[in-house]
Amino acid sequence: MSYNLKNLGFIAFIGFILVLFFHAELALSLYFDFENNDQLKQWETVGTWKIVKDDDKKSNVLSGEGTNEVCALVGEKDWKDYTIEFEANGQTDEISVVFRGQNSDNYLSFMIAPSLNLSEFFKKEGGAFDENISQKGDSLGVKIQQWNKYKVIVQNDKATVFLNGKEVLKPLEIGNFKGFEKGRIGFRQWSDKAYYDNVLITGPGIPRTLGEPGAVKSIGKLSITWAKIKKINN
Ligand SMILES: [Ca+2]
Ligand SMILES: [Ca+2]
Repeated sequence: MSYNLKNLGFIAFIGFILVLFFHAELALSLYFDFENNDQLKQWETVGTWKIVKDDDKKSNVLSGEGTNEVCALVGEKDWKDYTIEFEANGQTDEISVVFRGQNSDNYLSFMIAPSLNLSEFFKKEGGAFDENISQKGDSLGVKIQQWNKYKVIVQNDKATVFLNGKEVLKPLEIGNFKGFEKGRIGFRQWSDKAYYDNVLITGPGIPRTLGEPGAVKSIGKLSITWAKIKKINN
C-alpha cells in the first residue's frame, strides 16, 4: 500500500513537470501588438521609442524617431533562424527591419526608403554601413505614411523578404558574413520616424508567449511571462 502511494506521488510529480513543460512549449510565442506599455520593456532602444496611438490604424503601435540612427532590438543574441512578421509605416520616410543583430552597431537589415525610391539589404559591422551586399530595388510601391505587411524569413545562409505576401528582391546570401550567424531582431531608421505593429517572431528555440494570434487572447502579462520562461529555459 505504501509502495503504491509513493508511486502515485511520483506519477503526480511527473505529471506536474509535464504540465509545466507543456505550458512553456505551447502557450508562448514572441508577439507584440503594443497595446500594453509593458511590451516596450522587452526592447533595448537607442533613440526615442515609445508606444503611441495611431489614429489611422486605430491601434497602439511602436514609434521610433531621432536625429541620427534609432534602433530597437528584441530577443536573444544566440537566436539563429526565425521568421519575423510585422506591419510598418514610414511616417517620414524609411522603415527598416533588423535581423542577426548583436547590438545597434552590428546587424543585418532590410530597408525601404520611398524618398530615395530604394529598397535594399545592408550590413552594419563595427558601426560601419555596407550597402553593397546585394542587388537593390526600387520602393516596391511602398509610400510614406502607408501601412504594409512584411515577412522576413532568416534561415541558415539566406534571408528572404515578403511584402504584402509577395517575395521581393533576391534573397540575401548571408553565409559569408562572419559574426552574423546568430542574433537579435529589431527595427531602425536614420533620422526618420516610423511606426511598427503586430510583430510576430517564430522559430526554433524562441519562446512562445501568450498572445499569438488565434491562440490566446490577452497579452497584458507578456513581459512577465517571457521573463518567467527565460528563467525556466536557463
Ligand atoms: Ca497594435
Ligand atoms: Ca532616413
